[in-house]
Amino acid sequence: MNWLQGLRKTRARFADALRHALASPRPDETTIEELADLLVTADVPLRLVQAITRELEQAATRREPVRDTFRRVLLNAIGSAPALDWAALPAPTVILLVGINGSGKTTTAAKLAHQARLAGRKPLLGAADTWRAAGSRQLAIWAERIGCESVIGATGGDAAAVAYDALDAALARGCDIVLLDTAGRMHTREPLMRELQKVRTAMDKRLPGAPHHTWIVLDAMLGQNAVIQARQFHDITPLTGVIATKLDGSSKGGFLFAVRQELNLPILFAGLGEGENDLAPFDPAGYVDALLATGDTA
Ligand SMILES: Nc1nc2c(ncn2[C@@H]2O[C@H](COP(=O)(O)OP(=O)(O)O)[C@@H](O)[C@H]2O)c(=O)[nH]1
Ligand SMILES: [Mg+2]
Repeated sequence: MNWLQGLRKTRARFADALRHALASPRPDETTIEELADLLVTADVPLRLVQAITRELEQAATRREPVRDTFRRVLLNAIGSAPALDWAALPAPTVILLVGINGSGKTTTAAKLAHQARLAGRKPLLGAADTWRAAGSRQLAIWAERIGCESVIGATGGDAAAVAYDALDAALARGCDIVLLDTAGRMHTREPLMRELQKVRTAMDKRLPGAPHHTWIVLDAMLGQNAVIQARQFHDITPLTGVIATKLDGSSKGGFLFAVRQELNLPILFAGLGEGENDLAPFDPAGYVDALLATGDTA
């Protein structure tokens, strides 16, 4: 699945808004207002909507086509981040995945391991979601499907011990990328905070400096609420990047602008489907152009 297909639902909102705005060389006040409303429903942050509105009002004087104005402002807002290069990551690199239940952590861990394998690395999947039996089983099945090493914690077991064992196994088996899946009970509960802290401490004990990255997995269906979640996690455990899942099912894909502007974290990957190949490195231009595509390409 590509960006254009993946952003089908969000794009529908943008396309509606754009068609109106593009109809006249200088969009009038009502058109701009309608456009702003539609952008807000796509969870584009208010501040950015206001910036777009201002720019559009000035578009005529600058003689810049409306679409170009739109594209320029959006590209500027989403910023750029260098794509993650699996081949260039030092060995071993330990990546901790956090996020609430259902956000797509386990699936994403598997997708990442798959990418690492394709890049010639030897990943290990660690299942530290010891709260739900299904969680560990799911990761074990993925590891088998992808064909990579795994350490699966027992249900009810100690997540920090699984984290330690995963690093231990990775070092013993010569694995160079460790992806650790964690439990995601509601972030507001004290125990999760303590558990994540214990997991980090256990990792650092086995391999000083680990984890090297902590990525939060955010469900795009939640739109701006996902940004609030991320902020809460950020307080619990320092995050270094964001992965947005389920962009394919969401009409709130505009929330990625809020991720960039409000969290100041790089968006690394986007989930565009459920299969192991449906995780795209985040591509700012591809994302913006997919939002602005008004043709019926879905
Ligand atoms: N359409 C779609 N579904 C996804 C994506 N990522 C995960 N899912 C689905 O979301 C559900 C929850 O995912 P899971 O990995 O179990 O979430 P976890 O509780 O955070 O580990 C599963 O049914 C996944 O197949 C995505 O990018 N697109
Ligand atoms: Mg899970």
